[in-house]
Amino acid sequence: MAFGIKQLSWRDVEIPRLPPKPMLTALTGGYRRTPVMQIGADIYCDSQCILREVESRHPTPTLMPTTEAGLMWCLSRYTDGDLFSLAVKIVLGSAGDNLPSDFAEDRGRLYIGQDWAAGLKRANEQLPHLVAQMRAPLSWMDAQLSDGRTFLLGSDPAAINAQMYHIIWCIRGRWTGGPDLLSEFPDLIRREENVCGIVHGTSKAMRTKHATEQAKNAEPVSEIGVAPHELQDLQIDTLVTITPDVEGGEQPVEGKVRCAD
Ligand SMILES: N[C@@H](CCC(=O)N[C@@H](CS)C(=O)NCC(=O)O)C(=O)O
Repeated sequence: MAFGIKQLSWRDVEIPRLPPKPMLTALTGGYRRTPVMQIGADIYCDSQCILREVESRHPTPTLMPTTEAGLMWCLSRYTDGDLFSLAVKIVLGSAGDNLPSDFAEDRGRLYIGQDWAAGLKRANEQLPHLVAQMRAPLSWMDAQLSDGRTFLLGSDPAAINAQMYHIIWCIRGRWTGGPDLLSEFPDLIRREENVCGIVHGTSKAMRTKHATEQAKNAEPVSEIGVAPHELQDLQIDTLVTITPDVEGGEQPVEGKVRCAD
């Protein structure tokens, strides 16, 4: 969606639905989640990181068209964090025993934690409560849109539309109760249609091998350095492992520090 806002052309590479994803992790150093953006030998993991880079390389039209960019970055921690987890719990919880067992184990461990089987069962039992928690933010967005604006922040399609839209896409398309819940919010549906109209820029499929070759044949261009406020005494080339800030049983990424800010 961010590529669409900026009318970019890009390539898409298919990755396996379940690990192992050896061709992907060869590029990321271990990170297995989606999305990942590659530009030559620079690999950007996590949507916020990707959005920041896309905005910096292609500043117009901006993803942050109002003066509240700082607040919007704060808000997207919620949409990518608690709100996304809630959507995942509704989708996985409502599926009950219908999920393929390998998928349930993988995503259960990733999103619910060590005790994922009990967690999925609990999500199934607590579905009415989870849905009530989703209804609230949907109603707030609906109210914000009730003055007829095209997008959440006005007439320009800011990043927050994409960051909210992926939740709505998931609720509508991956949970049988989704369309019913969303039908309570006419202005939200109107905005959903406007967001869908942005499409995704121009994308063309690319073979996995080709992506790896591109990385091998390029030099990273990202910044090098360690910020003065860095508290762990990291230096350029220090050997480190890093891991997402949620306990999802993921393989840590191993490597040398290039930039820490
Ligand atoms: N905070 C990350 C979350 C990424 C995430 O959890 N992505 C999901 C797909 S929507 C995922 O990777 N699921 C497991 C997988 O695809 O292997 C982001 O915003 O990029």
